[in-house]
Amino acid sequence: MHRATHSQESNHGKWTLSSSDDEPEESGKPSRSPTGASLDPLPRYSCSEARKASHKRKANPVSFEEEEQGTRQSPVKKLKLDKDDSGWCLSSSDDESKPSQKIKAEREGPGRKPRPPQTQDDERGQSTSGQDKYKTPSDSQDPWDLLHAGEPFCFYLTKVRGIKPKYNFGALHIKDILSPLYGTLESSVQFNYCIDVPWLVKQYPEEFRKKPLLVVHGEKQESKAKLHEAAHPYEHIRLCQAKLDIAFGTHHTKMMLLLYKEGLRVVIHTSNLIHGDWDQKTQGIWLSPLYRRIQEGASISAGESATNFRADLISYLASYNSPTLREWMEIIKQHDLSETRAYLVGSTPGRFQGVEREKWGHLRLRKLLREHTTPVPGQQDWPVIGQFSSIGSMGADKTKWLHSEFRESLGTLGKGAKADIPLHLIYPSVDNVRTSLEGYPAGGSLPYGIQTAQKQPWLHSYFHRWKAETSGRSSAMPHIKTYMRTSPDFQELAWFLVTSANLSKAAWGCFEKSGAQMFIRSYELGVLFLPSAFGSETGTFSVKENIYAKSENPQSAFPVPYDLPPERYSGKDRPWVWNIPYVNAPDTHGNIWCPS
Ligand code: JTA
Repeated sequence: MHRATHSQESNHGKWTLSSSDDEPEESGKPSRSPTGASLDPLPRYSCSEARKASHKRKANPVSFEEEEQGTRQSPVKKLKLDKDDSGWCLSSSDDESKPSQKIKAEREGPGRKPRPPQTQDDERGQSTSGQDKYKTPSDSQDPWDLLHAGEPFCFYLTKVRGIKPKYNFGALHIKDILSPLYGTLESSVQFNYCIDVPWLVKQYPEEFRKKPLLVVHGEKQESKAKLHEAAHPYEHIRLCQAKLDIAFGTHHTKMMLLLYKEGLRVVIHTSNLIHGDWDQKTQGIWLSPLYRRIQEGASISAGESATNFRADLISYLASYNSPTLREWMEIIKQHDLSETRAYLVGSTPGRFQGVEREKWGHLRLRKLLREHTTPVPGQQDWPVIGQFSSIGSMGADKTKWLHSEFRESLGTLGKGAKADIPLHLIYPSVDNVRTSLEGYPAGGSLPYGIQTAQKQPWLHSYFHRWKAETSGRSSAMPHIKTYMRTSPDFQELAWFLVTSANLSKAAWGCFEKSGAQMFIRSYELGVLFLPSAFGSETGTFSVKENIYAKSENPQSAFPVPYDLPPERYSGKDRPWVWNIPYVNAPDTHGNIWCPS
């Protein structure tokens, strides 16, 4: 009995810090409870705080060799990086990571060659650096071709600076998405967590740069003030604060609504609106078709898809209870979304009962899987694979939530019998991060905290490395989140979901009142691909062997963005934890990680 479960009790993650504080979700976030309990006292890690910390680390990287030789000097003070350390106002578009390069060049003594500065995507085509062997994005490929390259799923990865061009084939930069070739922009909405306003403005083509832009965010108090300050110089920008009345809730949803002269497009993706999220990470994007405007007076049911996408999107927007978003609900109603083949899977904060219980989170996914998939022979051996970039607190053991709620929902396949199916989780190991294109700083976007990690060593036995050789993205750390059900040989897919939702109860929801109520803290959004919506006769997709190949039967081959089968952590592997030091081995830039 004990032997049989040994894999659940391995040594992945043994830390020697003492745990005292109690953080409900996605730890690493400051959990200090505010002293003066005000009306709005919820302790969350705002994006501006996260960015501030990241800027500081990048401004003052610690070199492995100097640390080893004890020759490290005190931080270089003369570089006044944090003159404005608001995070919001510091537009990183042109110089994120340059400060660190500069410091290194100054600090590196003989015997260690400084790295040449790397090119930034804002200087595409006019870069003077010698390191643009592999240019970023959009130089070589016509964005129009890209649109069609992704069919029929319209699922894309973001372009990655510094990999071979062939691996950026069919990938999109934000500038591609906003390109006039996709539509003549009239007005847009950007839903997101982290927004660098000046950088965002520059991603729009000049001719669209003054078109009305609504930014939907979840910032409060000082962070909100900073965001407003950053947006103030831009007369075309309006802000909409998503209500977050539940503690530890976050506005994670990443969506664009692009209203064109020609129609409307919806983009659901995983990237923050900051330079770093579109540079050297693996991120996912779903592009809707171009939705044409419906004639006035057409029936209300006209324009709905077989997947009920339009009503579900409107329902999701309604959950914000915002007058501005109600105007966008009206706009959506005036468009023909009937070609949409994806299902919308969202989370919105609240406690839900009765018919509302299955509207959001893991029960929403469970309902869709029950109603729109069919059991396959031997389905008890078909694993669920979850892949994410942060992890919440999941309790003392697997029975508390991971198996009883999460696996139960994701393991649903039609109305078939239930079984304890295999569950594999993919999350970057310390070595994944260390050897990545960004090096340890990539871990700044993988905010799994030590306080959470050390409470759930049992979880880490499910973990598999990030490996994406076939998409050329092993070294581009994932900020994408995906969930899927595959055959035992990993060659077939029963469904695939790309979403903002990490592995947390805050995102997916958890039962209250013995399951009669679903409790969700955060806003999340994703799209689900079901074989039935793509005309599959087998009830499955095949897993596309090479995501760049033009498959003969594109109808059924899905481009899974990472390598299968998943590769389990070795005995030495540990999950990346962002707020502990890594000093024993240098990263790809010769630095170590000393979080403060
Ligand atoms: C670093 C984060 C997101 C998201 C949310 C993050 C945190 C740290 C990156 C991120 N939270 N954090 O929605 O994409 O501690 O909250 O990328």
